Amino acid sequence: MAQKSIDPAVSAMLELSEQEGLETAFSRAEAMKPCPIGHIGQCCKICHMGPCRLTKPGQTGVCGATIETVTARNLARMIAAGAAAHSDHGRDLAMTLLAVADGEAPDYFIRDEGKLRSVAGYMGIAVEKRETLDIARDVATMALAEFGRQKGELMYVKRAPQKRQEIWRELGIAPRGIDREVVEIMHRTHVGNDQDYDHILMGGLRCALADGWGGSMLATDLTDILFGTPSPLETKANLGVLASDEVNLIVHGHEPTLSEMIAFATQLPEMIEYAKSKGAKGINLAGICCTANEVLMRVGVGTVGNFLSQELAVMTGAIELMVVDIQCIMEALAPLAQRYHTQLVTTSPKAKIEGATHIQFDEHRAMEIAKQIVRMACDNFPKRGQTHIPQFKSNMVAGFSHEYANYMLGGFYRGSFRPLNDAIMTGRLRGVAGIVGCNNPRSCTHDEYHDHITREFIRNDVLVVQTGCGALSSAKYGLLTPEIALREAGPGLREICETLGIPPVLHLGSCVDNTRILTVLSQMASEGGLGTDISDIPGVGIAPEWMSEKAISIGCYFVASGVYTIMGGTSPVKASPVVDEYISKVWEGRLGGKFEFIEDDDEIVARSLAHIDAKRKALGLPEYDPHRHGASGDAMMMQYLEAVEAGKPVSLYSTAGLK
Ligand code: BF8
Repeated sequence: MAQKSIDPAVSAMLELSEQEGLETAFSRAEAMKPCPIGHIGQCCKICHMGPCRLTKPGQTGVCGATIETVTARNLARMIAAGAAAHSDHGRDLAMTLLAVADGEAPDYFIRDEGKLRSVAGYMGIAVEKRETLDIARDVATMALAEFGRQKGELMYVKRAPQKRQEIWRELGIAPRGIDREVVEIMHRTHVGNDQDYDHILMGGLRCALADGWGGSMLATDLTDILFGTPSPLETKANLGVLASDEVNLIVHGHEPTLSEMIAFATQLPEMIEYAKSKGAKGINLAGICCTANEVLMRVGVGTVGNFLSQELAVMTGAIELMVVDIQCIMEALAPLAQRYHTQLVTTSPKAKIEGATHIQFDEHRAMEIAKQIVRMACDNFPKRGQTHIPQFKSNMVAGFSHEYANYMLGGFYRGSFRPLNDAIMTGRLRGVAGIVGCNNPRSCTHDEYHDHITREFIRNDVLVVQTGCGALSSAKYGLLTPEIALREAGPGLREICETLGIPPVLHLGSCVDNTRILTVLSQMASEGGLGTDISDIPGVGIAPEWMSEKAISIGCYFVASGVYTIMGGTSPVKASPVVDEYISKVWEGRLGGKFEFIEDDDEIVARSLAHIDAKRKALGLPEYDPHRHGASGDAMMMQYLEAVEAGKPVSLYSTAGLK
């Protein structure tokens, strides 16, 4: 069998699936090749005169639509779908915050009052001498108003560097209401409407900006207010986190509202006693995809893996219950779960799956529902049969919010990004990279691109920040640990990791938390020394194994924010060389950021480093020299590493164990 994953746990489960004749996304991808017409954007199916296949040079659709119009409309609709998904998630958090403020969601409370006050500040809401819940009500109400804003710009546009705001205004793409931008793209791409690829795609960027600087940024802020702003914590990743003698309950999807409540419920003595009454030693909660990231970042819940691990987790036979909410949940889970004792529970009014049990989540009765689900999982434990839990798991340090990065770099009273900018200016760091996004069984060996590109960057003194399934990939291979810096980071980056005690790859959260990267970049631009705009910073954004429409929306808001953004795999607009070149060259000329699809991972690395070096040169910074830095003493760190390798119980945060 050709290697399908670099993850030994995934490989073990794939072998088992073959032996047992079970399908997976891997086998389905192999059995069914992608439609060659749709794959590169040649198919137009927006009206019922079609679908039209524009496979010959100069061919148009029945309506006369050119390949430029068709590819542009297809891409714009992907942006709109991705923006809608992220933003609707953000809207639900605003609804929860409003319910909390109104006393209608008694199981939640404001966990981060400081963040509430900062967000109120962004929104121009008075905070002095006001009750927390009154401020929260105003914040939630203002947030909800952003979705339906008919006039003016989104409030968060002002969080971008001044120069970037002006670029958006000059180009007419400063986003208005979030819902309005999504609706307008659906309208523009209706048959017989907008038929100028440039105009369609600039509209697409405006919609993407409404996601990044609107719906997603609100989702991050409101989640931090309700559940706490992340700070570093240790946890574990991979299928080996499943317990052979405890009730295994998996949270999967994207929203934190129910999963956070389940995390609390599993800690309750009454629930643990209930699990014991069913013969289990306790309750083991773990996550998949971005719900995993939400509870991982804030409460240290372990993860069983990323997107392509969801079916394999069920195949271990060790999962009593998998509770899902929205997005990235494979329909294949329902028939698969029925072959095991696993109960699949859907909870969102927006996402039912035939064959799953539906327990509709209601934030007004959150703990009651969470307990019901935990009890169901416990009730299932006695039905467990034979299990196959691959014994692979890795340590990770996650929880690097933008706020923590400020504290980490500048201390409590002098929170600042100055040291980060200085490190880039001196060449200790060559630059920064965001490596984010999904898995895709069609684009490469599972996790291979995430892993290879990440390792190459840190070897080249590029600090990496990650979110989503990309971060979960790195977590599984030990890249989110401080000690990996000693083994694999370039000398300058290693010096920084030693000084701060951080991993060379920082986990920033779920996919909506890509907005933390926007905030970091904006602060770097305003800190001074690296130009005045995001597009001046020596950095890149990459989604090497993307598959979802959300990834396209994220990619486009990064481009519109000035970032060179590379997506792995085949370009979905490849059918039109004009459009393919337009999203790279024309967008770069206007926005400083370009959008490219590159199939080879080494080429992704090479083009990224060339871009970072070109940005350094444009800023007049010294040429990157890997030998200039890194002469600092490694003695204590090496001692720590040796102790870890010898299996001694030490912590990087406490030198006591080293004595
Ligand atoms: O939102 S990285 S597969 S889980 S879409 Fe989905 Fe992609 Fe994973 Fe999170 Ni993001």
